[in-house]
Amino acid sequence: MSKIALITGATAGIGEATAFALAEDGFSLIITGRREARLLQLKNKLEQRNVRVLPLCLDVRDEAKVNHLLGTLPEEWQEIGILVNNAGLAAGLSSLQEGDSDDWNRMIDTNVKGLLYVTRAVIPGMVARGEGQIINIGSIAGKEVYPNGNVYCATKHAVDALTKGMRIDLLPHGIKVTQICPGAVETEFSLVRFHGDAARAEKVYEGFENLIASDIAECIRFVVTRPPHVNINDMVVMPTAQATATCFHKT
Ligand code: NDP
Ligand code: 8X3
Repeated sequence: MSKIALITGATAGIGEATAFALAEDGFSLIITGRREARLLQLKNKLEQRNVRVLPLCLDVRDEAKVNHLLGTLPEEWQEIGILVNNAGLAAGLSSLQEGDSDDWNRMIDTNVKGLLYVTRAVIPGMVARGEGQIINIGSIAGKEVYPNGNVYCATKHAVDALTKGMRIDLLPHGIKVTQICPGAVETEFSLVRFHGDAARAEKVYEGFENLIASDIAECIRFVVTRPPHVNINDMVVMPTAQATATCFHKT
């Protein structure tokens, strides 16, 4: 399979850690995200590890830009073998009756529509070559619903359903489709969810040992290094101290 991997949301957290993990295995990396300065910093760090890097400043919600940038890739970057659909966020943690429709739109537009736009732009090339692998970052929130998680949980349930749908549609074309569903990973996730309230974000990870981004990146690395006849359909990866979305053993 082509050793070009496209990672959405590589400027922080799980996506950034995935870029470093795949660099270890010699992948050429298309890294994307909205924060250009961070993309360029990451490009420099990755290039020190002797891998080729193409940074694309991209908001996955912008369908026209997704199609333009991914439709006009330099020739040597066109054969994308691995797509990691990681860009995503939670915005807010409120009951539905108190919810903010701006937050809902950001989550639905990013986690569901953005994932679809990028996937739709990448898979025709995979289909034409008869190979490829898509890894969707779902969540424990796509397996369960928890209080005040309503719309975020709905978007991750949508990722769960889309993963299954992709696997069926792409079956005749030899394309692998995997979902990885983490529990609590300390990244910028909670800072974004709580609209920049760092004190509230830190509290989420108090009293237990959370996952870190590289724990999930190593799972992605495992998934993409299986032999051609092996596909990992779904992985739910939790901290040892977390049993369900809401059940933690805190000390
Ligand atoms: P971070 O906030 O640390 O990273 C999110 C990444 O997504 C950033 O690189 C951000 O880049 C990018 N992103 C967000 N919105 C957009 C957009 N509109 N267009 C392009 N890129 C975007 O969070 P995580 O690393 O934790 O999250 C990664 C994925 O993992 C998400 O899908 C999240 O739902 C999922 N997840 C996280 C868990 C956790 O506990 N942390 C648990 C389960 C799942 P930029 O801002 O530069 O655009
Ligand atoms: C992130 C994990 O439990 O906050 O998807 O939804 S959770």
